[in-house]
Amino acid sequence: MKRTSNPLKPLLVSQPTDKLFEQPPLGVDADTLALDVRRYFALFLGRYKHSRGRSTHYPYQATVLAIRDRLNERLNNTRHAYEVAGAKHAYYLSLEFLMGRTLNNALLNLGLGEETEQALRTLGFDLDELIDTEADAGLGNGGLGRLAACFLDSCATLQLPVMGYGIRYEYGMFRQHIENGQQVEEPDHWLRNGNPWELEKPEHTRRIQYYGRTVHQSGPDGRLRVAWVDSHDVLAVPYDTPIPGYWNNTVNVLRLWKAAATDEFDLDEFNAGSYTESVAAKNAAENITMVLYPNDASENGKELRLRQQYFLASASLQDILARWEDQHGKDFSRFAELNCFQLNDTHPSCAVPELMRLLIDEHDQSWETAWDIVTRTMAYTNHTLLPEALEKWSVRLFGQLLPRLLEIVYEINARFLTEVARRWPGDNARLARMSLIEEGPEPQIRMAYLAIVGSFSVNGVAELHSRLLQQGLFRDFHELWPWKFNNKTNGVTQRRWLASANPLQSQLITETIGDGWITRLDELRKLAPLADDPAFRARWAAVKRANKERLAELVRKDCQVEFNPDAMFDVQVKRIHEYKRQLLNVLHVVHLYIRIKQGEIGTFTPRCVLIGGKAAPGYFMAKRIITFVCKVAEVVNGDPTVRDRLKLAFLPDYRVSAMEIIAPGSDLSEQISTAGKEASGTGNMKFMMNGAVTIGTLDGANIEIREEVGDENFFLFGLTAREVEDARNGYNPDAIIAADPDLKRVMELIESGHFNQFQPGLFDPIIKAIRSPHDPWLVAADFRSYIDAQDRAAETYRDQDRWTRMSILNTAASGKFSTDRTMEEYNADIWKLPKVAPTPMQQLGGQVSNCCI
Ligand code: 26Q
Repeated sequence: MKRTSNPLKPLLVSQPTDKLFEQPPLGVDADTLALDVRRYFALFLGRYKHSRGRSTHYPYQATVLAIRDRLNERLNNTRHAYEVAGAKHAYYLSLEFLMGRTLNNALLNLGLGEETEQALRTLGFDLDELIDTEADAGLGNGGLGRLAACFLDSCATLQLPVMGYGIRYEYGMFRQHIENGQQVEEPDHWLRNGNPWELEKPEHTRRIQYYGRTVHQSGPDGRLRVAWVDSHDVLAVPYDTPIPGYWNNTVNVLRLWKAAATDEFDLDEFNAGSYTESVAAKNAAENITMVLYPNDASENGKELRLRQQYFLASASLQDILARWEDQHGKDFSRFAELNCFQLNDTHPSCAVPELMRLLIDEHDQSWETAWDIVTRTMAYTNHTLLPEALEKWSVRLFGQLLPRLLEIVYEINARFLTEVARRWPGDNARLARMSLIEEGPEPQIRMAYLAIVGSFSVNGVAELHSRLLQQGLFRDFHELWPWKFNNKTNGVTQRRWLASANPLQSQLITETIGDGWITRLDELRKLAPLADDPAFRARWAAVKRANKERLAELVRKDCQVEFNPDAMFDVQVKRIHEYKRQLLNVLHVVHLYIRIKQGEIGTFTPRCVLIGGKAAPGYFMAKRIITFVCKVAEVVNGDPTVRDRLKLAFLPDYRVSAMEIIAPGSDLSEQISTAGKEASGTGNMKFMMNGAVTIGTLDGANIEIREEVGDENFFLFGLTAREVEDARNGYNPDAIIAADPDLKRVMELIESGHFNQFQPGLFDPIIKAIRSPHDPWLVAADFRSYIDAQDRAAETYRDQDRWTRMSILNTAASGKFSTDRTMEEYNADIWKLPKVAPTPMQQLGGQVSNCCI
């Protein structure tokens, strides 16, 4: 296959001179911003007039372009500062970055909110309206993807040289509609109206190889050389999005790769005379970055997913190595000292063998040198405790798609097993357990083991999770290399999840304790004494009330259900999964419904229960649980005797921008997973920060949340992780149901068909799951304890003063759960990067280099 070199590259790498960058800093006052917005609107976008009532699309675009200029200006300065400092960099490799919307966040971090609002007002526009026209960048499934986005925000705020690398999916997380209680997926074409935040960088296009075969031959120096030939190549084209820090002039980069066909696709097929086949082949190449995979067990082992994973790993590593060569030539002796790769789960773990390949085959390094570099630069974060969720790839498929990588994986495994055998001579069972290859009729590569062997750091995402990894899933590896293992408890960025999502509460907090919390969340502690101040409580309660009205409006619009803000807002939003136990939540709703119908309402706390989340398209039970929520909601909301005492709504299309309204408007945060199953959870932290009280199990980060806030401000229930393991033997849900009158009547009502009058059998799979002695999620086992905790919450809520106190104390104790803290810990223990401040803008006068990012 012909190799045409990228014609743009030599031009652009050598061309720019400092002159191109010499310009005074852009103005940031309202008048200058207004002028720029007008110029973009009329000249760059070429629009003549905006007529009222028309879409806000072009005004939005013009505003973003004006802001983007300010970001890119700072981005160049930041890059320059990193280069001058010769700073070590970390690269966050992730198949997902769930960024949500960008405009409000960019304005907050640049400190240009008021100026922009004023500029737009002079032009006759409302900033909030423009903010709402932006589509969410939904390039992630849930927690893991949003965590990556929060990390980037914190790294820029801490002035850490960290770059994100990911995939620019044409279609993000599917959009969810509900039709007759059923989830219907619709493709999320988020780029339809363009993405003004990104800049394409075609000059940094990389070539990715697939298929073909390897040729082993000795080179002129007598060393064995391996060539990967006859491959089918695809191009990776980067798109950069600026990531601003908070009020510090630092702007980092998120680089997302898009697949494009090589010119050979046209030439080869065209010469063979098949035009249509050539177009089809081109299409297949470009399909690689077409769609984000939903986290769906039924999609496991799909070749396209492996292509995506290798695409990201190879393009990013080539990019980083090319930049290294530009700056340091062929000397890799300091590479490990100056670079670090953080693998967001095993999804990008092809990076381990790929970095070996690039160093050995493309950069002439020996196996030993390359392995030394890999094992000093790679770090792996695990995000799951479910053994069935650990990634595996069939050796056959892997070897076909990535023949050279499979050879390298085999060699890594052979050397690794030699080490194990030296440490535990004769322990063949251990060798089989630890091998990177799981033997069987269809041998599989265990990607987590590959990541552990190739990394110097392995971390879990909450204390319990990290401990369980060491004692369970990765026990053998912990025994071999205890020093690799560590914990990094997750966080969320308070800039998005408090400052931007909850302006009313933020304002009250800042008036009271100053605005230090925006970069030092621990300062929220200063709110704790105010929990005893009735005047402050009244203001806090008024803010919560206003936020509940905002949430009620969303529920009215999207669910056609009326939520009364006087009631307790009880919320569970997250992916739908059996281990997260949305079912337990619905059983409680049915229990309350029965109580109301039976007139057991001597004291009854009115409640509005909101459940939202997406089910993986191939996950039958998750979809049936959604239907169950919807059908119970229909009955409960439609029953005139229930009235305002109880409401249930399923919120369709749960996403980042919805959570920005949900968390501030919630009273009770449902974190009710089976203990030992939720690695951390991060929604729990967003709710806490916004003053919701948690009802939860001792799972994931709930444990640390309770530690921080105190058990009197947390509604705890359920079995512990250890008890869950023990309960498995002899588990008898039928007996539990028979012995608990409340659970018995709940099950009987469901089993009577009350919620599926015209669809007999609809909920049989749910009933069967709850009654199964093999129910891994132990729904029946935790029912009693859950209902009791809910009763305590209801009783507490009746004392509004007491509840508000708890709400304040939850916010006050949320300091630990900032990703600023999480990133400080990653940096102290794993990355060891310097903090580098860019030269202040006014002193710079355009002095930036022609560095070649
Ligand atoms: C794997 C193979 C093929 C296709 C998709 C996937 C896939 C995609 C996404 C597997 C897993 C995910 C996402 C996992 C995830 O979000 N995990 C959550 O990570 C959070 C951040 O650490 C934790 O807080 C949650 O506890 C954890 O469930």
